[in-house]
Amino acid sequence: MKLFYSPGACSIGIHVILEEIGKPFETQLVSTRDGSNKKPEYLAINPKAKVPALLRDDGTVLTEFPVIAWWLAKANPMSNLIAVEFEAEARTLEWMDYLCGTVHPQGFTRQFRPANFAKDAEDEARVVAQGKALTEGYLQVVERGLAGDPWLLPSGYSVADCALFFITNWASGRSGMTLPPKLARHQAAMMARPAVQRALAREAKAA
Ligand SMILES: N[C@@H](CCC(=O)N[C@@H](CS)C(=O)NCC(=O)O)C(=O)O
Repeated sequence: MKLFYSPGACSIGIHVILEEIGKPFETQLVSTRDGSNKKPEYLAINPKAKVPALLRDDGTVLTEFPVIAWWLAKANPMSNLIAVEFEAEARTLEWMDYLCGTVHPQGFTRQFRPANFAKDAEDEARVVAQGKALTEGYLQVVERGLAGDPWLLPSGYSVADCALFFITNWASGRSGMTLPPKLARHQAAMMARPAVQRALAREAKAA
């Protein structure tokens, strides 16, 4: 298996999941900062020009964070990264969808790529401020909904926590926001995991 990732991007969450599973995997750097994700070689792998993408052992490529995370968890049941119980599995997917489908593109993409939303260069500061305000609101939704302490779900640590990890990292890092208490505890608990430390160290070396 091979993960296509960019250091510091949302792909860190999938990187952590692969480390949690512990089976051998390769990584390939596709920097979104220098536009490598838009080069023909990568578009042949993922025409969406996004990371993460996962090349599987049968030669097929899977894209979209929640789907890659779900597939890895289901393909590796011994790793206990998704609840077996039907309702808890649905709640795991529900959180991943919110984090990857709303918080990331609506809150953070406005802050990190304001030109995608702004009318012109002068409008970009307004878009960044709007992204920050939206993110503050989204983080409050997660703070109120976080029921596992420190994990998102009472059913225990899961791939949804790996999705929340890239969100809290961006919020407290690039966005300079103060995390509300439960999210701060979640981030600290993630940072204490050896799998997280290994993924971060590999990405730091490549950055
Ligand atoms: N819907 C995708 C979004 C992935 C995504 O937006 N990834 C960002 C990095 S965090 C990216 O590749 N951006 C490159 C670009 O938009 O040029 C998913 O959940 O996997």
